[in-house]
Amino acid sequence: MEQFASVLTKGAQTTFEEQRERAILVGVDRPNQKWSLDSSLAELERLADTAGADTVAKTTQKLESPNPRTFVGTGKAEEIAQLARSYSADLVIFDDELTPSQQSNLEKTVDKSVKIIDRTALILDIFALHASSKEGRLQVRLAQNQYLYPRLRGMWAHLASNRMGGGVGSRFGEGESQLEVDRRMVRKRITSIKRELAHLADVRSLQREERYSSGMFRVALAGYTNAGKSSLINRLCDADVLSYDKLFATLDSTTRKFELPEGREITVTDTVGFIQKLPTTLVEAFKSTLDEITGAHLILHVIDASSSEREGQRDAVDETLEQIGAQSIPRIEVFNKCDLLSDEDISALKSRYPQAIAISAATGEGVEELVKRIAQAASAADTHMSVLIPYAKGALVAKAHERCHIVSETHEEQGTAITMFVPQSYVSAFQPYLTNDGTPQQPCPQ
Ligand SMILES: Nc1nc2c(ncn2[C@@H]2O[C@H](COP(=O)(O)OP(=O)(O)O)[C@@H](O)[C@H]2O)c(=O)[nH]1
Ligand SMILES: [Mg+2]
Repeated sequence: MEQFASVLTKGAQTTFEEQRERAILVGVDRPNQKWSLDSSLAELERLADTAGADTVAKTTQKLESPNPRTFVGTGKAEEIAQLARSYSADLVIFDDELTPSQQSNLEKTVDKSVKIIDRTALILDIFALHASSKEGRLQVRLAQNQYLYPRLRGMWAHLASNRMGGGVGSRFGEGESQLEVDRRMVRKRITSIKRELAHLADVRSLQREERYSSGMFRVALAGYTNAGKSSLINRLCDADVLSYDKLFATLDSTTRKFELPEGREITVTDTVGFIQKLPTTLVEAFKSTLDEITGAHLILHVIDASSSEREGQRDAVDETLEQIGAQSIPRIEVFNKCDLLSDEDISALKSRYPQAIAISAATGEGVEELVKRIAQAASAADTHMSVLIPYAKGALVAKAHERCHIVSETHEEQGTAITMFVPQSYVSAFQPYLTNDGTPQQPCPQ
């Protein structure tokens, strides 16, 4: 099993660095699609590029519904085979998920050297390239094997015809002998990966509980891939999370502490990005990572304001947040990359989304305002308390400084008088020292 993983990663990197493949993209224009075909294909091209393939041609077809045999019509399938020949393409990528039988029928149409993959396989491929932590790699392998399972028959054909020679879409076929690829094996593999993941999830949830028990306010960054989530956590927390102009550069969640101007500490978590037509197998596989979002007190939905697909990306994220059960968590919409917008665009944005906030993680513009909004949200659920803490209880004063928003503090004869906003989890700790109305009184006897 481990051997499989190392072959997989090594293979992926070698291919990525050594040779780029030639891809033909296929999109279908169906009624009531949320994204325009052009923009969906443009995104597919970026995905292909990230995986290591250059797009040499694109072809589209208008269809009421997909053809059950070949997804596109029979004539179109022939045309694709011809295109692949004339462009010497290595692979054909469909923008929608193909059923296992559509995939295998299409494979019969094109030359033997040409791979047929779909958007899901491409995304899985990129995840395989970018997964770095043990959990990340296991999550990807789980999703890959779940994807592979119903397609095994096709994979046998693949192996027999030596199609899976490497490169884009083949990372999870590599290093496998024909014998290994069988349903029972894959089922066993899925069970064992799930077991390993469950173990890691236990460890993770223990760590999370520890973090949660500190009572610190938790902020999660969520958003479309490439919106600038990692750049924002880097800007806020001096973190060094990998950020680059590729789709799904970061798969693992990262948590950092951040000190609000009032002195209290909160945590900020960067999470894996979303994409339209996100494979459900990935949402399932990345559940424990996505739990970072559902466990947050506040979600910052980071949106690339400069993208022509801004609205579509925003909706896709909203949908996924709903899908993972995060719809009721308070949310601030953060329009990022405003340095790329004109002043008119920014004012139009602000009047259209008055609750949202416009920032640039690159220049830092608007970040101060964002921090204020986070502080407001952190204080919103707090209790306003005035206490008098005896000098013998210095640790409690320290806690007030770390965890609460202090409004005033004076040193009296009997102790430290503090007026502050206290998070719910600390109210009981300060309760014994409560004074009536902010005027210092005798501390309550313990
Ligand atoms: N111009 C500009 N580029 C940005 C800004 N924030 C992020 N980027 C770029 O957008 C790309 C994706 O950023 P990243 O933080 O990796 O996005 P993530 O996928 O949401 O984590 C990178 O090339 C960043 O340099 C910004 O405020 N302005
Ligand atoms: Mg990132």
